[in-house]
Amino acid sequence: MKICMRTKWVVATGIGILFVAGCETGSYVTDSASRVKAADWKTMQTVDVVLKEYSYTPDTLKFKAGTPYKLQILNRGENNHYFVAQEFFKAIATRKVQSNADGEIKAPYFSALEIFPGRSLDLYFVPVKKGIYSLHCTNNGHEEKGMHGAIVIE
Ligand SMILES: [Cu+2]
Repeated sequence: MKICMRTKWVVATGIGILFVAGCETGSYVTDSASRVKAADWKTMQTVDVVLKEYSYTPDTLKFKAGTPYKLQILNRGENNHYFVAQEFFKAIATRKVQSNADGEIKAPYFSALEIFPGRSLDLYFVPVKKGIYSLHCTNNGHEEKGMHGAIVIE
C-alpha cells in the first residue's frame, strides 16, 4: 500500500540520511469522467467530517475503492477552515462539489476546499488509488494546533 503523508520520513541509508517527502509526484486520475459515469450512485455512502477549532472529527476517514461517496464537510467552528488533501484529491475520481442550496461545481479535480463557519460543502467522488493520505488545514497556525488527519482508501 502506498503511504503519502505530508510528514517528512527520515530513512537511514548506507550513504547517509534521505528525506522522503511523501509521494507528491503522482498525477490526477485522468479517466475520472468515465469512472464517475460507471459508478452506481444509488449505492452511494454518506460520510460526515466536522471541522472546528482545531480538529477534524473523525481524524481518520476511511473509504473503499470503487464505492461512490458523498463526503459532507461541515464547519461547526468559528473560523474558516480548510480541507487540504492534495494527494487524496489525486487518488479519487471527482464528480462534483455541492454547496447545498447554492449550486454545484463540476471539475475533474480539486486540491483544497475552504468552508465558512456554519456552512458545509459536499464532495461527491469515487475512490480509485489505495493508500494513506494526509489532511490538514492551511488557515494560520491551525495545523500546528492539531488540525490534521488522515484519509485511507482501502
Ligand atoms: Cu482550520
